[in-house]
Amino acid sequence: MRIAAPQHWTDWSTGSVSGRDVVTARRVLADLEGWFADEDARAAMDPDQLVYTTECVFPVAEGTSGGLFWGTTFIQPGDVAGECFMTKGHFHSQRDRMEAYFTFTGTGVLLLMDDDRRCRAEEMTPGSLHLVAPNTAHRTINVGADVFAFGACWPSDAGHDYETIAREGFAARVFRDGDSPNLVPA
Ligand code: S6P
Ligand code: ZN
Repeated sequence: MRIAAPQHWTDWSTGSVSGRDVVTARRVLADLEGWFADEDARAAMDPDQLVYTTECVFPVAEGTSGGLFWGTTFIQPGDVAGECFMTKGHFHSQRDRMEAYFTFTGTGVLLLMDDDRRCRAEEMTPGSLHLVAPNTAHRTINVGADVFAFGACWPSDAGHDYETIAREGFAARVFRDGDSPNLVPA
């Protein structure tokens, strides 16, 4: 019997994913209208400014029960009127689906919010592992001066509910306070 080469690789020093059928996506400031607290400040910035990219592997169709997806998110350093660059954040459409996050590089914050809009946040530093509980919205935020990269593994039938966050937001936001992150009620 032949032992095959792996189909995918993750470079543990950067988080970069390579191999078969890696899907990349990018979000620039123009894609994030309404997501930061100060929309006027966002609109005044370069619309092509890169905020985050993803490199993902989807081995089964979205919605398949029992499958897993894997991907790395790279969030650039930066802020909009002091609010640190971040992902949109989402609940899973199937609210009980969990997710695992693992930090590769940089310094981040994982912002979590339950169905009752109670928020809490965890520091993300290289090697840190985070398990997103069921029924929990999750957003990641780069609070450092370098690229913040983390891996994620989530069920292929989780889906993404961005609409709830677009409509209601998170109940807390993260701003720069000098060199430190400041978690502020929204
Ligand atoms: C998917 C997982 C991540 C995010 C990525 C971008 O469930 O949580 O791969 O999709 O970090 O964040 P967002 O909120 O824009 O999808
Ligand atoms: Zn998720």
